[in-house]
Amino acid sequence: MKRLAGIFWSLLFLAVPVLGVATFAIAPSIDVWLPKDVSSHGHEIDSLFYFILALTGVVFIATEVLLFWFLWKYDAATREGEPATYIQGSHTLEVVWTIIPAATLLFLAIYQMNAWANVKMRRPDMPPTVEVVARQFEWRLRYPGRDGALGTPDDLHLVNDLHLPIDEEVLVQLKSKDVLHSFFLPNLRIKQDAVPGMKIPVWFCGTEAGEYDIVCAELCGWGHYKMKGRVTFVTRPEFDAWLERKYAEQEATQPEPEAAGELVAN
Ligand SMILES: [Cu+2]
Repeated sequence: MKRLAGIFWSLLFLAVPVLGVATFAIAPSIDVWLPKDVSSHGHEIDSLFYFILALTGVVFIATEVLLFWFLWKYDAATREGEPATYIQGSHTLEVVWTIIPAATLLFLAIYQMNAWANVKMRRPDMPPTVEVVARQFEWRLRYPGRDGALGTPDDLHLVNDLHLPIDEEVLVQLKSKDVLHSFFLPNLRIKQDAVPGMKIPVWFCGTEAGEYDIVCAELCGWGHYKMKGRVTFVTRPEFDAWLERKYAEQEATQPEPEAAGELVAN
């Protein structure tokens, strides 16, 4: 009876790695895996992700199997009367299991540098394509008007409906009007906090036409869940035509010039 309990507990612990690995194996086929990457830099992020997943996966499986094996082998029911071995600790072992993770982390820190620099440091030298202002609970967008300059009275103002050209580097100027938000484009492997009082550049290049999510990845208040926009990637001619249409729509409903000036000042 006691042996049965030992078997039960060890198998229960074995179920953890088995179910854990099965979950990962099934995930892609039931569409709860990484969303499709439609950016020029995303493969770098994804390969880092897979690399770290493989590394931690191997350690996870090894640890769990070892745990199972110890439960199984050292079950009290099968070792009646055997005295336990008293171990005082091993200095060598402690040094080894400190150095291995430290070296692994150091290696990862160096290995990921180029990917990080591409996404966060090598800012393209160009004027912003669009300004994105996060606020509770929407994404306010501002495109340069016909004059091509941001911050002038003819700027185009939109909400949640971001359009961008494909196969071109775009530069988003990210701001927040109230609290912390996070500009998250899962399909573009882009996630950047919007910080009140800061203008943060975000750049990327979409490679596939289509409509993708913009979500807020920072709990920003009661309406956080509905802070959802979409980014539509179209070809350059389609993008220009869309802008033209939006300019015309806005001009048709433009307020008096003084009022327009006030809007911009705000
Ligand atoms: Cu938010």
